[in-house]
Amino acid sequence: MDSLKEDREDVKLLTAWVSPYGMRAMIGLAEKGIKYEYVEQNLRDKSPLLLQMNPIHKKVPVLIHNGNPISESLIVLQYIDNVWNSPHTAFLPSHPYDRAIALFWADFADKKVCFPGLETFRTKGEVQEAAKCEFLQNLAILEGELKGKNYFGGDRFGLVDIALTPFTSWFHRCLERDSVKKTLPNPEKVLVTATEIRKRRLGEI
Ligand code: GS8
Repeated sequence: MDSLKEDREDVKLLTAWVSPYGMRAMIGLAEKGIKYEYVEQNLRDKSPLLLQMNPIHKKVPVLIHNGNPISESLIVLQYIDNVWNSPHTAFLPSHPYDRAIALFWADFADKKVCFPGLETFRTKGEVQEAAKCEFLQNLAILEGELKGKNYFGGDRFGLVDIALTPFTSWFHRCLERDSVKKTLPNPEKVLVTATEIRKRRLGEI
């Protein structure tokens, strides 16, 4: 019955191969073993489907589940965790306090590490230096939080790990996971595209 139910599920992911936010959703879907249609988006010429599905932010990723769009990668991950819920693959702890703490660190990782991390290649001069400083300081805070644990959630690969992994290449334990290996693109290919994005943002090309 369950597999029949799953066969009828219509799951699409609007993303762009280089988007670390999109990779979060892909890792989440891979962790749950969900089959989905990957729909690559050109962020320089946004599709009517993307604009219709995410009219507020107009960004990827957008998960479309049976026609219903969900955007913002951390919300997408929580949605995936709630819909394809199983105690063996839970991204968040079940205890409300532990859950709140995990959400706190996922939010910290998102706003205080991933965002300034991306800002370091989008900007230059003083703004870039400030972003770099913030990124490194907050990475040290996260490192302290990881102290002696396999993953942020202890022994379980969870929301905070998924939120961070696409942005980093030094969480080797995470990189060993199939869901991550299958998802993360070749770093050299990312570098070429990231350099092009930086030049475009800075008006150099
Ligand atoms: C960020 C998504 C995002 O920035 C999330 O999903 O967590 N808070 C959101 N997506 C980028 C691609 S990755 O750099 C995007 O879609 N950019 C298009 C644009 O800014 O126009």
